[in-house]
This record gives sequence, structure tokens and C-alpha cells, in this order.
Amino acid sequence: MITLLDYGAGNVLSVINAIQSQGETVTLVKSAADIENAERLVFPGVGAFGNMMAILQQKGLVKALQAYLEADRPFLGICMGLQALFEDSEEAPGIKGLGFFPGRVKRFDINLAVPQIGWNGINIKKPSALLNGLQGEEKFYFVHSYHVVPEDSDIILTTTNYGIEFVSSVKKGNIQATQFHPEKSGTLGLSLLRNFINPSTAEAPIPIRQSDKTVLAKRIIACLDVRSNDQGDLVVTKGDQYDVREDGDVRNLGQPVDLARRYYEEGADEVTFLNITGFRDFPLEDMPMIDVLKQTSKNVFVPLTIGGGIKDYTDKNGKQYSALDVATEYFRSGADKISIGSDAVLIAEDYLKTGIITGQSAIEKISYVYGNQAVVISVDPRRVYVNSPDDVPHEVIETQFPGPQGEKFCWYQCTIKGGREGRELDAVTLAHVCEKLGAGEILLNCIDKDGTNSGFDIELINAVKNAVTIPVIASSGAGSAEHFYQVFSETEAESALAAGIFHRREVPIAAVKTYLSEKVEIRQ
Ligand code: 1PR
Repeated sequence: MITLLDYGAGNVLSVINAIQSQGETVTLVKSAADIENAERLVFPGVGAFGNMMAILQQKGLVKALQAYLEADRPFLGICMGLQALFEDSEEAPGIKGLGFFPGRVKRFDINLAVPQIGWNGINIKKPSALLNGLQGEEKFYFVHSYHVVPEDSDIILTTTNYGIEFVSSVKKGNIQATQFHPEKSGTLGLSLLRNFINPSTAEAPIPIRQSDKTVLAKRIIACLDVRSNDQGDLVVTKGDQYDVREDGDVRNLGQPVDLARRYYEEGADEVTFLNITGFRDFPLEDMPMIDVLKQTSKNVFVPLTIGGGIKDYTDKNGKQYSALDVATEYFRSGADKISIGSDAVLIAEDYLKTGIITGQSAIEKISYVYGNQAVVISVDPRRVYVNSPDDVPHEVIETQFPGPQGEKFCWYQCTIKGGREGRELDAVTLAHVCEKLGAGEILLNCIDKDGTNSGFDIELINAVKNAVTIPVIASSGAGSAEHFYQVFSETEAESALAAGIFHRREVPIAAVKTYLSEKVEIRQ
């Protein structure tokens, strides 16, 4: 029996599912007594340090946790569950952590995208039963902006390189904790959880890595655009430049839960669901999407993102829901990240009118509770050609692909409601403003390229990537494995997403990865 500390933020369902998939039962901590009575305690966490410690204090769990740790009883911390073990964090000055390990949590101060999102390796520093079975070259899923800096180097179990060499897991006696997410690291992560659930007395020797530094992999993401068809069934669909109908009917490319599982098994590094009619439906009334997420997270142990309809909403009975309520429901149903589309454009427009950061927008509120890394902005831009950069008050680029009248410049107009409404805002400014408000990643679609199989819009990706320091997911237009190589060699995008070629089995994920191996760092 595993006791799981769910302090109320982030995706604990995945951890529960991952543990249960190993045949173990899980009970949740409801009070300090549950910690005292635990045989093996797992403390997972995503989110923000200050919010996490505030909740642990409110629930009266801090002393019980400290006593559990001091008694050296079996403990596995994950992500924030690692950071909580230290004295304090730069993320929340003045707020104390559990202080079990001397040391601090620091923000990455590096010349790379922060948060670090994706699959990276580990340098194993000492033998441990937790890492039994590893060969040393494996990659695990990380998502964080902060890393621990222990005073006592003896506790370091693994390090990872990302701009610097940072501590990616610790171990002292029975207290172990990882910065990476075993529950999101596919079968390897599950084997690590199994090692914690059924610990062996033997500790595997330290495997020798071929290179002395680990490298963050470029991610390949499978995207499922989901909506109800005219018969009322929830289906995965796919558009041509966002038009998902063919001969009047919504294209039906399969069932969301089945397809997500297929992509997990085929090696997708992440799976994204976009509820493409979310702008007009309300996800908390549109429960099938929540169900899809719950079902998917039972079998899919890589990160799940969900977007569509994340906004404030008043239902027909006058009951008000905030975007944070919607996001919370998604996180509790198995999502690791939520993505905001239409509402992000309106939020950015408001910000640009006043220049005031109010703390009240959905981006700010959700990132405050769940951390920046959990908030993705899905951008739906369309190219608009102009003759000169002076023609419009937007970020204009000089393009190698002139417009119909020979125009040499263009800007990328943001749209809302699935491309139905163009706004007076460009994609570069949107990305920049959203980063400022607390977004952790940009999912950069392109309506002109969507469904065309003609390759990603390299010019758009470079323009946006140059304007932000957070990771960018290149999306729309993938038609071949070569297109993935092009996007990774000609832009700094951290990941690339595709839909149509995977749904239609034109280019399997494995073929993309085989093509990229030796050329680009990827997770095999
Ligand atoms: O505005 O917050 O409710 O979110 C709605 C979400 O739904 C947004 O993220 C928006 O991008 C998405 N969406 C809305 N309408 C459509 C549509 O297609 N009619 N899909 C839509 C966007 C873009 C990608 C697609 C890639 C790759 N789809 O997700 O999967 O373009 O496709 P490809 O590889 O086949 O070229 P809100």
C-alpha cells in the first residue's frame, strides 16, 4: 500500500494511475495521522513552491512530514516533492520549506529556454536500488524552472546537464526524491516506481555513460483535435487550414482515447488534446472531454496537454466558473499542462491597453497555482502580406515567400474561435506578452500551413522563438520526417507537433525518430 500526499495542486491522478499500473494500491493523505501511519509515502507535486508550502501549512501536514522524514521511513518525492525537502526557494522568498536537507532551490540562470521541458538523461552518482535496471543512457521527463542546490554533496543520487550540471535526484537512507517525473517517463519511469514499491536489497552498480553530459531531447508531439461530430460522437478530426469538414461532415479520424494510447505506444514524447469547439462549449458541461482525459491517463504515461474552452464562464443557471476552475478540473483529470487559445489573445489585448499586470488574468492565476510550466499558449495565426513594415503597427517580417501581389513583408495575425475571427494583434507580440504574464510554453500553430503537409512555417517559428525565452512547440504543416529535421535545424524550437500524418499513418512516429537519430538529440 502506497500513501500518496495530494496537497491539492497538479496532476496526482497520473501518479496514482502509474502506481496502480504496477499492481499496487494507493491511499490518499487526508490528515497528519495518515502520514504517521504510512508504510511508504509518495509526495508528488507540480506547481509553485509558495502555494505548495501554504497548503501543507493550512492542512497541518508540515510537522508530520518532518517527523516522517527524520524517522528515515520510505519516501519518494517527485518534482516539487523534491524541492519541498530543502530550506527555501528563490521562487517564494521568505517561505520556509521542510528543511530536511540543508540547501536551497534556485531558478535556472542559463542561456536556454526556462522552464526546462522535456526528456533529459541522468548521470548516476551512486548505487541505489531505485535506479536498478538502468543502463545510464535513459531519458526521463523533466518540467521545471527551479533546481535544488544541496549543501551536502553526499545526498546527490543523479545530476543532469541543462546549461549547468544540476542535481536531478537525491537519496539519503530511505528518503529519495527526483526532479524528473517517473509517472510521465513511459515504461522506464514505471520501472523506477516499481523499484520504489518493491525495493530490492541489491543496489545496481553505477552504469557508465558514453558521454559525460546529458542532453535534452527534442520532443515529437502527437496532437488530437477533438470535437463532437453531427451525430454527437466525440471524434478526433483534422482540418485543412482549420476546416475540419469534408463533404459537409466532420472528418472522423478515430476515437481520442484509442489514438492517444496508440501514439504513446508508438513513442510520442507527449500527447496534446485540443477541444476545438471549446470556445463555444463549456468544458465543465462538456464532460466527455474530462472523461477522455481520465481514461487516457490510465494507460498513457507521457505528458498530456489539453486545450479548448479554458476561460471564465457563467452557466445557464448564472453560476460562475473561473478559467482556474476549468484548469483545475483538467489537472485533476490527468492533464499535466493546459493550453489557452482564444482567451490568451483577449488577455494580451487587455494588457496592451493598460500595460498593467493585474494578477487577475487566467494566465496569471493558473500559473500562480500550478506553475508557469503548466500553462501553454496555443497561437492560431494567419499570414497577412504587406508591402512595407510601415503599413501596419505590428511585428512585420521580411519573407522569402512573397505574397500574391509580390508583397515582400508579412505579419502573423492572431485569431480566436478556431481561426474564425482575426484580431489586431500579431503572434510575436502575443507570445511575448503571454510569457510576461506567466505562460510557460508556446504552441505555435499556423493556419496557412495546417493540414497542408508542406512543412512548418520556419519564418514564423523563428520570429516567435526570438521574442521569448520559454520553449516553443512548432506546429502545423508536417508532411514528412524531413520536415522535422528542417524545423530542428533551422529554428531553435524545442519540440515539433503533428496531427494529420500520424492520424493517417502516412509517417509513423517511429519513422520520424529513426530519421532524426544521429542528426538531432531525441528520445529513442
Ligand atoms: O480557443 O482556448 O478554446 O482553444 C481552442 C483550441 O483549438 C486552440 O488551441 C486552437 O488551436 C484549436 N483549434 C480550434 N479550431 C481548430 C480547427 O482546426 N478548426 N485546431 C483548432 C487547431 C492546430 C493543431 C494541429 C496542427 C498540426 N489545430 O493542433 O493539430 O496544425 O496539424 P498538421 O500536422 O496536420 O498540419 P480555445
